[in-house]
Amino acid sequence: MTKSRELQVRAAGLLPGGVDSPVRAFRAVGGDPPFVERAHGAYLWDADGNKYLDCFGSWGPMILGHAFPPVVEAIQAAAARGASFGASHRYEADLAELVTKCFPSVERLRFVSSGTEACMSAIRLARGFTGRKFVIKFEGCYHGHADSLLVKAGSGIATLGIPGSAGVPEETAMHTLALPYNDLAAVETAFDAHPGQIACIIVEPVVGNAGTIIPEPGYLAGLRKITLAHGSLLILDEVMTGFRLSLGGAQQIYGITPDLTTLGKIIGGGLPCGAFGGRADVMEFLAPLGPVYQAGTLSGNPLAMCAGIATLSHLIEHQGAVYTGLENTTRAIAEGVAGIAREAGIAMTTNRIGSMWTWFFTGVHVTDFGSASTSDTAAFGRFHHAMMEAGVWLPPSQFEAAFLSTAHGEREVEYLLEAAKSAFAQG
Ligand code: KE4
Repeated sequence: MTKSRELQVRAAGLLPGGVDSPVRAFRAVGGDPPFVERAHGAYLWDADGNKYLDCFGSWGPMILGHAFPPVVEAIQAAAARGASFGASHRYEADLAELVTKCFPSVERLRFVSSGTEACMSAIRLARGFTGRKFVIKFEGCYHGHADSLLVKAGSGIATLGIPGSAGVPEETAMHTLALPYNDLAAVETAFDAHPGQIACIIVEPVVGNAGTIIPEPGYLAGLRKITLAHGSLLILDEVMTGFRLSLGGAQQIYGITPDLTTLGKIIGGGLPCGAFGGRADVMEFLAPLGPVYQAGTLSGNPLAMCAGIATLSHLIEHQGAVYTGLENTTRAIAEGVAGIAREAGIAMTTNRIGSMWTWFFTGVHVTDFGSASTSDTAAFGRFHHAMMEAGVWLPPSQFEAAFLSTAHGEREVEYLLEAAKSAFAQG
């Protein structure tokens, strides 16, 4: 028995599925998940000493690679000053200033400890500000595990949402409308069916949680226009895309000004941190100024703030090299593997933007969850397993986005392409 397997058996006696988050259990791809011992740069090492090229980066946060020295030093220094105060300190405003520099639409923000908290809080705020109950989300988009967001589409386009998880009451789900992504007509229909009742739309401006799905031209602008016309708020969930696609996330690339933005992952440099922010008049509905309650013991935690400051400061200072490098390295990997698959006769569609991409094992152009669902998940599982054997750790699900870091360079590109050649050769 490998040390990872021993650790997994031990963990399974304490943690459901042996994990603290379901996707880590490798259920979507099969096999036993390695237990990570340490990570540095572009690599992970497991408990048996096996080395892996990391292509998921803790699901997005590790854009500068693991154990990036300035981030490590910032965390060490912060820890020596005390791990948590439960009181205000300078580092909250220091990080907030960097966030508002990157996201001009964010006039005020509040830190929380996860993307889930950011999205849950933003929706409560939108409901409190508008006095409306209904929320629109899109199939394939994930905004964390708050009850009102674990909802799937009802039978018809504008029908009420139904629970997407056990434990979510119908009464909660019914106020969330789950619509197809990249379909503006569906949004118009929903607003026609619920006039004056929709508080907000929350959307991943570039979807990562169905695999990577790119907005069709005009789609995001269409959502902005419709929400303005109906007095609803537009929430861009940039937990994954924020600081990833550009310093100002997807809203900078697509030129969209939302009412609220949610952030997470990169903002904390690998430590637990999320944030939500936007229009000052909306944010000032939050306690202690306004009637919408929201709180958190570890919100604005000094270690997370300092890790985020070190991360964003580096991204800002070196933005040219960072985002050009990420674009070039990711393009070489994404297109390189697509070419190898083509030569091997494997049906594959590659969706990529910047350093976020997905190889869908389907010949269909993927523009929404329905087309993503045509993917051969068994073929993806075989590919994932073969790549793990070759020392390349891809996200363990067809319906997830892969990410690179600034620590990935030409050597990593060559290594990954060689691994893919051997993986496809195995069939
Ligand atoms: P967290 O609560 O996991 O920090 O963030 C929730 C969230 C919100 N919005 C978007 C766009 C997200 O991608 C996420 C979390 N993403 C997943 C990966 N697809 C986290 C991985 C996991 O659940 O273990």
